[in-house]
Amino acid sequence: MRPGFDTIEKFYHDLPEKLSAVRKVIGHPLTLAEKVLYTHLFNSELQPYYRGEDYVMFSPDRIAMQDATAQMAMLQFMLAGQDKSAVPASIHCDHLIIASDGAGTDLETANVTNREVYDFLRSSCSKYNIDFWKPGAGIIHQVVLENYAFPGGMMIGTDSHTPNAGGLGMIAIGVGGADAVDVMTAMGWELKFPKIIGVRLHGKLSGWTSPKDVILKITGLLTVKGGTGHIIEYFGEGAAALSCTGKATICNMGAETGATCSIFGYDDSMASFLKLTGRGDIADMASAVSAHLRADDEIFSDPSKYYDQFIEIDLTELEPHINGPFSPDIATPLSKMKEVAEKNGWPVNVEVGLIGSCTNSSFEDLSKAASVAKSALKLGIKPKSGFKISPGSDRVQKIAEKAGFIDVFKEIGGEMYANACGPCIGQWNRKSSDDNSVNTIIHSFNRNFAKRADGNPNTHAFVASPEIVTALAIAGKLTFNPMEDTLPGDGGKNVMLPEPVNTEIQLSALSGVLQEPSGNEKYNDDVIISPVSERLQMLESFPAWDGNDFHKLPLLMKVSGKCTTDHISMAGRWLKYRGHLRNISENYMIGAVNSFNGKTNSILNTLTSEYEQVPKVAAHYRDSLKGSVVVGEDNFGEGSSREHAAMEPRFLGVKAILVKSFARIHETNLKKQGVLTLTFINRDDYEKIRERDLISITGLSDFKAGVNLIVTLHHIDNSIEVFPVIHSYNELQIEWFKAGSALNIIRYRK
Ligand code: MIC
Ligand code: SF4
Repeated sequence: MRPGFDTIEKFYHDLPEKLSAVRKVIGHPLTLAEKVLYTHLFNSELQPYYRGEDYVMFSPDRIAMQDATAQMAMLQFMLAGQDKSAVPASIHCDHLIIASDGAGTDLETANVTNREVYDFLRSSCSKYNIDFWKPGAGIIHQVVLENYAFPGGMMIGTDSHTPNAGGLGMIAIGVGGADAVDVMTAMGWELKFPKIIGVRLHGKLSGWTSPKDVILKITGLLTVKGGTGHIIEYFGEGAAALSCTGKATICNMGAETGATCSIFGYDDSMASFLKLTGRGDIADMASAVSAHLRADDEIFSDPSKYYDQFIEIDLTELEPHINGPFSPDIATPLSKMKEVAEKNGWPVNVEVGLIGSCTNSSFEDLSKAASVAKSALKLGIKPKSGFKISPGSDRVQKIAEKAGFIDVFKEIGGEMYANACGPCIGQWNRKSSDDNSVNTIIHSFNRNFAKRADGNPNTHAFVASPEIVTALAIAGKLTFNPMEDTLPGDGGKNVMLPEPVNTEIQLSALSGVLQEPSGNEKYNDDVIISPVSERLQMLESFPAWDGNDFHKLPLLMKVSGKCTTDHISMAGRWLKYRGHLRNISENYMIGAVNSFNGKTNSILNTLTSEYEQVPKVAAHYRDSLKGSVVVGEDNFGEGSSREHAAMEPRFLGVKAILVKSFARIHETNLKKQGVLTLTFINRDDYEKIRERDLISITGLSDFKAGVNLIVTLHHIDNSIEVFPVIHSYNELQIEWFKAGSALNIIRYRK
């Protein structure tokens, strides 16, 4: 029997009875999100919970981790002193492979350069009974969709795009490693009961429009923070007509709106995907209880009454979109791109088109891209831009190969990269002549923050569907609209690219390509970390709070503008230190902008009166002045789940972070690591913070849920300003703060 299968069987068996108990208590028709949440309560009393207010303990069915976050998660798990993971879990080696010279060579190189880390992860998997997916097996979310996700289930993953599994009807939420440790140590997992946004999809997609355009449009509507604290639930005839992997694309990129996760109800597309991926037994069980795996009918007849927000989108009318540059929520319909690009002065020559990432690297995605490429070849159109392709999994790669897609990609000059994250996370040896040139790339990934793909702050990265990326890479222009414009083909004749065609996967193509995790065989149960390693370092627990208010701590940095986790703890070349807290802390905040001089990684060290690098000043303040405080603006820490962005400030002595608003995962990560998270009540108080300020935070001896704390600014001219600040801690989280970290509490209990 497959690991975890018995839990799934029991889940479907118990579902009708569990839901009838929930119905009795809740007293109103249930949305799908509520059905999944209420059937996954952890010892919590079955009672109605207030959306957006109540903190609730949940019991997820499984955990997934990727190599860049799993290292810290496992190091923390080791501190917790447990024998094995309490729930089924998997680790996927996808982030550390550098895309440089093509799939084969790059994989070989990764196996050598990352050997120590892979060995560490493989032996921890063996020791703690966790599935290990070796490098090359695929990107975490595609592999989870193909192997583990099941309709109605709940999972957490140490990666912000975990919601991808919503395409198969799961509540799947991105978290930091410390949250994974809670679940692996059989504790409940805490989440504020989310609000729910209902999205009804009407009509049907056609032509050049794809599922990606649904989420590009929604990200434009909601912006990068509009989904915060919400689950996005899709339904309607348009939803039913989408493929399962198309649904996964939409759920995946819902993370870009800040949403907790996204979900679709169970339907035939999910049943077929389960069958195609060798899980017909799960499809049969889910089909038998299908009414319980979608919202109640009353919800569909009056959605505005039951959802906190309700959006309608007509897929028949929807146009392809291109989002970017520098933020995924700048959404431009294809037909407007000429005008908008000109107005903004965006460089329109596309240098490279890239297809891949966990968002868009399914068989269907490659099939549509290959169809565009094939048409271009037939018409004799010569591609103008570079073209790179990273399939989502080994299985996708093999079926695409059998279907002839890979040959087509190569024929138009495309380069195949490994089945991994690659350029999406800056693991891209771009080999361009000028690393600082102003240029444009277009990709099918989900994020496009400055410097993300290639480290160049002047690269304008745009996001679109795989078929649009392919068309624009062929045309070489961001402003090319395949629905209207022509390209020179054979003999200089102007021709149009025909609409992409989706080739369905043939069951026969699947023989011999079913994948299995490779770490189930006993490996090396001794988890060894060399004391001189540069990549891995045993963790030491953080000290408990000393019981005193914070008195006159220096301001470390007042950040202005966007501050994503990429600004706080950059990925790319820093990914190699993800298992070594001291080394990775050298990248703390190096991408964030100092509001006083507009520069990155240059802040005033009041002890030396010099402008120095952020990590250096932070360590100086930690060692000489008992720590420091960071101030920021809105949606602070948006983007990824990486808890390094929270562990680094903790390690460097940052005691508190005071901002206009936080992104969900980052705020929880900071709380879990024992850094005090505070929010301005009056947003204009941000303006009061001066460069040489000393900051006191009082009220901590009586730290209580719902009670404000007080900030006092001691300015250099001896004047003082005082204002209250709000926090979102509940009683349990206050215990984390007092103990020094959430992990310390688990350790004390053990
Ligand atoms: C990302 O897309 O930013 C990442 C890299 O997958 C991160 C996780 C990480 O930083 O390791 C995420 O999205 O959570
Ligand atoms: Fe990997 Fe990119 Fe997906 Fe993050 S968003 S998991 S880096 S492919």
